[in-house]
Amino acid sequence: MAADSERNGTFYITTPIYYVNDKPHIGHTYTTSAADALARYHRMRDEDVLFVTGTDEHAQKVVRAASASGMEPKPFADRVMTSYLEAWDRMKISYDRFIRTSEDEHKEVVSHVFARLLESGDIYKDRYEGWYCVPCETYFREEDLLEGRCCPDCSREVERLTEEAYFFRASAYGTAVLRELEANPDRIKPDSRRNEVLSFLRGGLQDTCVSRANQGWGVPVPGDEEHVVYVWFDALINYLTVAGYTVDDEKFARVWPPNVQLMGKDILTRFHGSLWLAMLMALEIELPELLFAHGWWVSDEGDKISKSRGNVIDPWAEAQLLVEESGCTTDVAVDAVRYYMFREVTFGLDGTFSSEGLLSRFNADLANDLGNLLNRTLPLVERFLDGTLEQPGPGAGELQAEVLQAVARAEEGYETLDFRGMLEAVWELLGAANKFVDERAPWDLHKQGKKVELAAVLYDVVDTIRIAALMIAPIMPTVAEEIWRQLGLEEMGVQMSWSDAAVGKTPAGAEVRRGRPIFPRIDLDRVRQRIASKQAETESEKEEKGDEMISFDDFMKVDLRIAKVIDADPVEGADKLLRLIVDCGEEEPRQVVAGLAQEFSPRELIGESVVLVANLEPATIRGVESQGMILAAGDDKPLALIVPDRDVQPGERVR
Ligand code: ME8
Repeated sequence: MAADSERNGTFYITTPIYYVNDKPHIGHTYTTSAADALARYHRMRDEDVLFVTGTDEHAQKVVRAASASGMEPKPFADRVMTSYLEAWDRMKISYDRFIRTSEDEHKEVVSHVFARLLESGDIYKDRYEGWYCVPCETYFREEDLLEGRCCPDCSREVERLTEEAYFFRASAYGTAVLRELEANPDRIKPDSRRNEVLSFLRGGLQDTCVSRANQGWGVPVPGDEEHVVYVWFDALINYLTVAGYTVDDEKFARVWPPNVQLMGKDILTRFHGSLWLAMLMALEIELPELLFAHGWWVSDEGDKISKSRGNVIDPWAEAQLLVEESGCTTDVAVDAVRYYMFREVTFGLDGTFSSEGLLSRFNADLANDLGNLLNRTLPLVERFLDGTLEQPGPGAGELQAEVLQAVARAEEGYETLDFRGMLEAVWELLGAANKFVDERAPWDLHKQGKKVELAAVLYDVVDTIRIAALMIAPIMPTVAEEIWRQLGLEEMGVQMSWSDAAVGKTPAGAEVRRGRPIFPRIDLDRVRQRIASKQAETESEKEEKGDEMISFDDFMKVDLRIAKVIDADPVEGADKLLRLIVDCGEEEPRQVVAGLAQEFSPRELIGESVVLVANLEPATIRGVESQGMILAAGDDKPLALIVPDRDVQPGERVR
């Protein structure tokens, strides 16, 4: 990225726009918080920033998710989209624009782009022939089908279909994109991801089908209402819409190209690193300055964390846990989750999220290193300087070398998206400041009556805390503000500006005001003990129950319900398991994992009414969450399903 002295116009940052079939989780939060930190950093440098995120609403899976909830796609998208707005509000995401692909403004730009490429011949109509799975609405290559020409996703039989569709001539741009990327090694980061894109492009780009049959959801192909624009083609254009493409030339000139486009590694190679760049070349538009693909948050078993795998981590629940265990405020807890995500793992690599890791870092880095420095320094200023900082006399600036180094490293960290390196630099500075207090022992200087030296030492420490607060503000905005308040800077109206990240800029006269500790320590031993005793309790309850007879009341505790199977597919890597989606009369269908795969095909089960244990504790089986259990007869293997002998509504109680 160019240094800001060379930058003209707006600093434009994007995240992917997220599908609205799913609620936000840690993965979405990760990308969006990174973009947020960058936006805040550039605003602190007094740059004009456009930070955009939003929702991708025209996928067929949105239509399916909507119909499973008994809703039309638009109201369904409205509902899920609100959950993104709420999540971003709680996570303090300071986006400048939230785009929805269902907005008219965007749909017009999509139509415009499509029409223009049709006119230039870069989009053409052709016949498409392939193996099509009707329920999945997807074409598959012959070599990817399961035995008996079955769909690799749902195991149902596929059909040979021929239809008319529109194709984007990506093949004409593959070489040009490749050359462009070879000539600009910094356009895609990290390097390992860039290499993947290069080798994909070296294999040659194929023309891509960019339309689907119109089923009433999506942007119609201009002049041909029987087709809608393919969801990825539609979604990528959002980056142009928000920059004012074709509607506001002045804005477009100021904003384009994006300075940073962030995304997970899953959508770099096939989409952003190839299709997107080829589209821009076909439109003769400048390519983005940087595409940065970060790694995945994975579960302990190494699976990507996502809803379909049932191993979702909810950042909000993690923040609540911190509030419960430490007593910190919710805003501080959110900052701590953001800190953990960027300190724990180098941005670009995969990482494992663990609640215990979060609690430990809260204690070690936040309560001990940062909190402690603040909590020991402010009382000294109160006691020895009457709570007010003086203009430092000779001898101040002793931490200058450490500060200079930390600020340079932090700046480099933000410029290269090395958030972890940036935080490490700040924490080394905090370590140096803590050591400085120990060594210069202000309490001894006070005893010895060395007033000038004492004032200089305390000034240096407060000044260093101020600089650390500035550097962490983009990641932990509330914490930085709280430090600002405690140092008396808020009261003086001092703005947080990156140009003040230098020694000696704490104004004389700042009146410190100690508050409640920002990071109350967590008793980790107590937390561990509680977890262990909970586990032991469950074990002993199980043992006690043993072979006992159960009472009628106990039996009535089991909530058995009629459920209708809406969908079924195999669980990846488990030959006995099926993932069933069942309607049991509730607002939303449930997902249940059942060991039925060897006796029943998914097809046989769809439409069947079964008996569900509805109040069984949810469990994750092979990475898939199971919300209940289906009853079947058979000791070792299910020989027969237990089904009602006449029509019964889903949700009816069984007793
Ligand atoms: O792909 N770890 O939307 P999406 C880290 N609509 N990041 C993760 C993650 C994980 N386990 N899981 C998801 C789409 N992400 C398209 C994008 S853009 C024109 C269209 C993040 O809802 C990561 O940024 O599936 C990933 O790229 C994005 O969520 C995918 O979100």
